[in-house]
Amino acid sequence: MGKPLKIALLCHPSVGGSGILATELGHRMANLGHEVFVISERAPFRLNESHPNVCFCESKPVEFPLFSSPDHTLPMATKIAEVCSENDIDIIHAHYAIPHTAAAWIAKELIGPGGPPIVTTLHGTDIVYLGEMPEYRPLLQHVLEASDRVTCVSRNLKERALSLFDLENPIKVVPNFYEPKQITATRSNIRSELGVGDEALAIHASNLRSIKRIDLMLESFQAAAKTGAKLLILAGSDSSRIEGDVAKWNLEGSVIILENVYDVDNYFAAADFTLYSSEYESFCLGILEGMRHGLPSVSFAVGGIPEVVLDGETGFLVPFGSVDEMSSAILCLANNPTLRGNMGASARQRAMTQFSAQTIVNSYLNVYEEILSPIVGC
Ligand code: GMT
Repeated sequence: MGKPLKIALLCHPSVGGSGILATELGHRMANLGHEVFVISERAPFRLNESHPNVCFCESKPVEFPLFSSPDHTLPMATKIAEVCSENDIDIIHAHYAIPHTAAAWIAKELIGPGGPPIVTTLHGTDIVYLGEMPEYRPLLQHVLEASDRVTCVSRNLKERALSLFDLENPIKVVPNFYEPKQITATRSNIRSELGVGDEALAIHASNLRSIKRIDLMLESFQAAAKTGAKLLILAGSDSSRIEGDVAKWNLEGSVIILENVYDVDNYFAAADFTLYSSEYESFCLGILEGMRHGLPSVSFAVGGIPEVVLDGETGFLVPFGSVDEMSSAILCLANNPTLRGNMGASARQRAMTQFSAQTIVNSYLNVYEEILSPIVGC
């Protein structure tokens, strides 16, 4: 692409795959010389605000006595219009359709003719759950249709989008990518900080929403815990909702929970395999983070996970809800360091070849280019 672009990037700031991916994409675009204006209600937790090409633009939710809860969407629409007009933005890239694509669409109404095109990246629950809700469905249909391009993070999510909405324009699948940060602590230091010796250490990182089915994960982990294996859970900001299940399965001595960990790489590098038990994942960035660190995975074969994990090669996929099979797969990896090493090496290789930052960032640049340079003569 010729001239540097000015990109307005909209994302959720909280712990979650869509914000992580959007933030990393923003960093990569900024490294390539593009100017990235990140619009969110607070700085996304992994954002490098000191990058010279990154500008964080706060969109403050409004509290007003007549509103039963703060309004986030309309102030954001106003902020997007302001940022676009003041900075001559070339493209708006909305990650997670609700409320971002809706806010972008309102912003374009405010800007009037000549406003920048909108790229929407669907991340999963923005359509799989919110898209099923009558409160959002017609709006989503409208703003997705009004997007200049819609991308999805997996083929599975694309199929879900096409089954939920009537969209004229093609949807492009652009998978997620992950590149680890510099490791700043040794494996043995991290393990001793956690109170873990040579025993197998599984790792799970998520915001513990109910869709993650932590109940099934903990139930499945019981057998491995009896052999001494440990499970590290990197939770978002509140892990209290899983305390009951930890106690129910007598896992107090086997499960280590850390909240508000933003530099996850040291922990992935100190672990032995990843563990996910979600009932749906459009992709599962956490599994990819582990793969990039050479970790095999155990998970249910749901959503887009089978596009990320090769069953028996880079991890084990088991049918959703089968606690027995998940339990056996966990035991298999926990008790077999050689198998973990071999599968982990394949996982790392797959992460680096299929989900590299360079390939995926180029795919997004191609999307921008297709929209910004309409084919002459057609
Ligand atoms: O799953 C979460 O808890 C967060 C959520 C989000 O939107 O932030 O993650 C979704 O987007 C990620 C990045 O594309 C995907 O890797 C996750 O699989 C997806 N989560 C679901 O579909 C449940």
